Amino acid sequence: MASDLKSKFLEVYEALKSELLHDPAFEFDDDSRQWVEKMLDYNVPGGKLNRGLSVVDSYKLLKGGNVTEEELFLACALGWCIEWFQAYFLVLDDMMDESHTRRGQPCWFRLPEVGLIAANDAVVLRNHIPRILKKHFRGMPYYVDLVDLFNEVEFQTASGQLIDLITTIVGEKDPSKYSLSVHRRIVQFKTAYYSFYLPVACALVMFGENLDDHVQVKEVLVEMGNYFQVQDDYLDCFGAPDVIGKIGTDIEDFKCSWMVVKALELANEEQKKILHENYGQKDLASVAKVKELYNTLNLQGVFEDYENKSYEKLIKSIEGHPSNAVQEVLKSFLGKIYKRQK
Ligand code: DMA
Ligand code: MG
Ligand code: MG
Ligand code: MG
Repeated sequence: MASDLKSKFLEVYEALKSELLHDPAFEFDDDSRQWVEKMLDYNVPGGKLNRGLSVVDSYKLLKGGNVTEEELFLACALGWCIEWFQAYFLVLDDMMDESHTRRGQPCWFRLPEVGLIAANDAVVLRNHIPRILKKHFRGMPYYVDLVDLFNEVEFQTASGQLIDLITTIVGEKDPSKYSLSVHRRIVQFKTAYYSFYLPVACALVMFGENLDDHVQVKEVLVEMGNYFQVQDDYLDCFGAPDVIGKIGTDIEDFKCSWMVVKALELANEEQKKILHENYGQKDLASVAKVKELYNTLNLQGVFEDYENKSYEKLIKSIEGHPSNAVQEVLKSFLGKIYKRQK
């Protein structure tokens, strides 16, 4: 059943791609069409598709069965809009984070023939979203809410990326400026809104709900997003690159990662000095020293403990929700990421 849904979802990708490659607003020639097709295939469908599939899952749970073929197509199309959104942000994120790999292949901008053209490709990816929405949702009473939702979440995500990037350069290169509250603010904006709130919000809007009535749902999803990014920060350091499909760069990039925040909380003066001297240095030896310190401080154990506690807390808040369908939506999403290895 789950793989059925995934193959349906991938079919919709092909349909949307084909529409975009024959968009009458642009006179494609063979070269530009081939470029866009390759760029889409390289950057859009190769991830876990959790965000996109969650729109479809959530919509089905809200409806409680009886989803028509048309509704299924529309829910998939909305799911793909989120995957496009994510591709847009990841192409740029990898350039700014100076990453090397993503989803088990070189980052798009690392391809010799791509380079800085990737910046314009990101703009193209972003512009595909309103084109998909216009083609398939223009006649819907909730069209304007959808467009507004994507705009709002894009602003939040870009703002989160902004603070993620500037905290690394503002002031001295001193990791002790990092704290859990700085981390939380970055993560809420750069990750939680688009990865967790947006998929469920899309399903709610399509189901005819007013998002103003779902503040509690948003709070739980933002909390889930926080947990998800802590996992991402942990995996950046301790994940297996061949499983997560990317090589971590947070230590080199001097990021306000959950790992460094926890290390600072637990370190003695001597250990803080090690962090001070090695965090944010590009050479392998410095990175190794930071990782060694993380091991000494047993951050793997600290993370496991955090993971268990977060899960329990999330389940509790979910079970406090009055609607069973909404509880199912939230639990299903949480189930997809709990103890993930990638
Ligand atoms: C990514 O944060 C956030 C967005 C909006 C793409 P990150 O740089 O930690 O992500 P990744 O580890 O996937 O590069
Ligand atoms: Mg990154
Ligand atoms: Mg980043
Ligand atoms: Mg990361």
